[in-house]
Amino acid sequence: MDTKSTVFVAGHRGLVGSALVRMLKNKGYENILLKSRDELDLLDQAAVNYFFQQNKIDYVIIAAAKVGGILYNSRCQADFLYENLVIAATLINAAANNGVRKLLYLGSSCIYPKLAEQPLKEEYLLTGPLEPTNEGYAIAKIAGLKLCEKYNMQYGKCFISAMPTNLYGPGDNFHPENSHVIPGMMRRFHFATLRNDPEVVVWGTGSPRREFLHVDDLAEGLHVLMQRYHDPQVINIGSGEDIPIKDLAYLMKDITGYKGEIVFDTTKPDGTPRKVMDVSKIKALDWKPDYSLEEGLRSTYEWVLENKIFENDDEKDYRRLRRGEIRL
Ligand code: GFB
Repeated sequence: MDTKSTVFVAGHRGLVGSALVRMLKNKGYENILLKSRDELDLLDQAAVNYFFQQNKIDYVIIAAAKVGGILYNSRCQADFLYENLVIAATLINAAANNGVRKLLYLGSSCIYPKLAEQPLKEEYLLTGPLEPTNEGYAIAKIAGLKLCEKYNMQYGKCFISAMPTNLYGPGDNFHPENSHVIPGMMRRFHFATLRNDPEVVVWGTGSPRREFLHVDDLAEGLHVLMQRYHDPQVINIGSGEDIPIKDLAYLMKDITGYKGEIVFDTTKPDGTPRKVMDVSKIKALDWKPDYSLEEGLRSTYEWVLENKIFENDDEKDYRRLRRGEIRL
């Protein structure tokens, strides 16, 4: 892949997609193909095939997905399974039928068994039952990576699959209920500080451990994979270090300047106890993250404040803000 190549970034307005576009533009890529949800419905196979037939696309990065935190996933398992299955199937099939040279598919660390040995190695895939709170999403992601693998075997394609850990950073979804833990906590601590609340609620027991990666570090790693990785086996991408949610909460308290107490709402699900990944394969490709977790969180909170993300605290605007339809 070089700067003259035509690269289609599916899902360019999301957390990962927007980081990929920043990275590609910074590296001087001149033909980045982008389509918003309104311009191209990735659930419409005919529309996606027509789009690929009308555009000579050299490389595809699939950053499009229906994503969300533990509560959103557990409440909407059919939507997560259906939409992510169809997005993967339409894009991978259209890429295979229209001469795409290389495709990069994005899964998630939740594809691994709930109680697999830690750190998670790529070969642990499908060796045990999944975490129930996000089984729908995980099965869709496993189907997508397996579809890539089978196209490689049957048609000699170069469709690779990366499994990122929990991600965060600018452009994240800060919805109070549907978000992942870092944006959810950041929003909650931010408003608790503003209102001088006596306590702030953190979901679960605080004992699960999570690994986190800043999305700009992910984008650099994905570029390395596009340039140097051709193996059909999935490859993990993460920091390789995890922390208890409780420690994350105290870090967030420090970063937002909150002075009150932290309480844990054990009526909310903990999810999988741990899912730190073995990242030796991608480190062997001479990639490692730049941000420490504290640096990444501070940088993300600065972005939130500079862009007044919480000023317009109205749910409908979150979606429009993230899609770039409105600017604060
Ligand atoms: O990030 P999160 O929603 O998803 O939750 P998972 C991680 C942990 O943080 C859980 C706790 O133990 C939550 O109980 N937590 C504490 C919170 N406070 C909060 C909060 O305010 N919001 C949220 N969301 N959690 C996701 C999967 O699992 O991992 C996705 O559901 C995806 O499909 C993603 O795979 C990478 O890490 O548990």
